[in-house]
Order: sequence, then structure tokens, then C-alpha cells
Amino acid sequence: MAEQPIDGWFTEIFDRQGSAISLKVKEKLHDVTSPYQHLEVYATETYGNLMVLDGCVMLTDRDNFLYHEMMSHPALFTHADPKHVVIIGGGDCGTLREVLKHPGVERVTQIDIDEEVTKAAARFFPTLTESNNDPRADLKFEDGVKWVDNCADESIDVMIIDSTDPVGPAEGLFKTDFLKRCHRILKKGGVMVQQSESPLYHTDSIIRELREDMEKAGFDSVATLPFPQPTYPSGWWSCTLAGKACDVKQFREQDAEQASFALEYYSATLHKSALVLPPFMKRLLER
Ligand code: AG3
Repeated sequence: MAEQPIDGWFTEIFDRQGSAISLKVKEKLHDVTSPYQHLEVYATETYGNLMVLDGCVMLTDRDNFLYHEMMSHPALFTHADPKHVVIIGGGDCGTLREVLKHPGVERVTQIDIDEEVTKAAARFFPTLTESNNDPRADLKFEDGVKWVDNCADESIDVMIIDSTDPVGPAEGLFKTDFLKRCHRILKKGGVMVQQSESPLYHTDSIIRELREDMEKAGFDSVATLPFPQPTYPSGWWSCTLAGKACDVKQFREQDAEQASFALEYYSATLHKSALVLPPFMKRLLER
């Protein structure tokens, strides 16, 4: 993956897949190198502002609702009564905002290692951070793996792993060892969800391995939900849910239908359809 700003275009190249995604940019708004990563923000012609970490598109104003709604509402409507939610990563606060829409949630602890991401989000993506002052939100800037290690057994209802790609700093978040630790801190009936890359590019690798690792970690059900994400590799993305004494193929359908808050992509019927795996994924995952 590389970044190549040519003639007013930002491009993320997916070399191994022989493909790329480009956005026409007006100007670079921000450029900072933190101890953890290189963060850039661009103003684009047609996608609003764009946040890039280490050359990889993280989000744009125009299409982040797809990812953020799918990283939060399926897991929250799967859990019977989510009260304490933990987000690992997610420093832009887009997932946090969606989680806080659920009136039953009492506490959301977000642990992102890099405060620069949250600072840039507050400045250039203010709608994503608009709920940060909610008294239920607790933002921590530290190592998520260490935080999980210090967390009490069976104390969390829902865990959301809103990470970068599983290379470099986030690699460990996809492995059995970390998933076991997540399993330990979830209460019975708990749900975890992990962003799980592209169905087109990664079903036979990252997605299959993550699901196997979740099962090895002790989770008794898994489900991968695909959704469109036009500015990520292949334009198509996924999240994978895992349940601890909870079937993640079922959800509170009536509650989802009657959701009292505004949604742009997620709905009860969308959730049901996202649980249906396309035949090529079924073949690769269930063999
Ligand atoms: N986290 C998932 C980013 C993965 C994108 N990969 C890429 N562009 N190669 C996004 C964080 C949004 N809260």
C-alpha cells in the first residue's frame, strides 16, 4: 500500500491486488507524525474531508456512515441488553457516536493509543466527535491490549475493535491471543465485533483466519456481515461478530425496527440481509 499524490489526486494503491482508489483533492489540511503513525487530512472535491493513516484511507465525510453504523448497530442489537461497551481504536469517534445513540448504554470506554487521531477528528470531522461530551463516554489514550489485560473478568457487554489493517500496530488485534483476552473480559451473553477487511480480497485469508481464531478463543458463534465502503480497498468491506454464550446470527429485530434514533444505512431488514453470506463466501468459509 502506498500513497501517491499526483496532480491533485490522493491515491491509495493496493499493490498485491493490482488496484487503487483515488479521490480528487483540493488541498492538504493537516499533516502530523505521531509516535505511532503518519496522519494526514485532505479536503476533497466531492467526498468532504478525508483522513489518511500511514497512506491508508480511514474515512471520508461522505461515506463513513456505512462503516460506523455497521461497526456498532449489529453488535448492539445482537446483545440482549448492552450497558457497558468498550471500543478499541476508533479514535476518530465515529463508532463512539453511533454507540451513544443507544439509550440503554450506560458507559462507553474508548481506548485509542493515538490522541492525534481524536484531535484531528475534533478539528476536521466535528460531526463525528459531537457526542464526546456525553457523560457516558470515557476516552482513554493508551495501549488497548494493556487496557484489556488490566480489565476485570466478565465485566463488559460489547467490545468493538475499530482498528486499522492487520499489519503493523494493529496486527496483534486479529490474533487468538488477543481474542482470548477479549473473551475473558466479556460477560456471558457478550458480543465482540472486529472490522474484518474486504470480502472480495480477504475472505480466504484475513476473514477466514479471524473467524477460526475467534472460535479458538472460545467464542461459540461467529458471523461476517459485508457492507459497501466505496473508499476502502475493493469498495466492499466487512465486520465479523463473535458471541460468548450468545448466537450472533440472531438479533433484537423488533427493537432494531423501532430504533428511536436517526440511521442512514443500518436497518432491521438490512441487518437480516447482511447475515446472508454470498455463495462464494460460504464456500470459502465453510469448507
Ligand atoms: N478503520 C478501518 C480502516 C481500514 C481501511 N483500510 C485501508 N484503507 N487500507 C477505520 C477507522 C474508522 N473509525
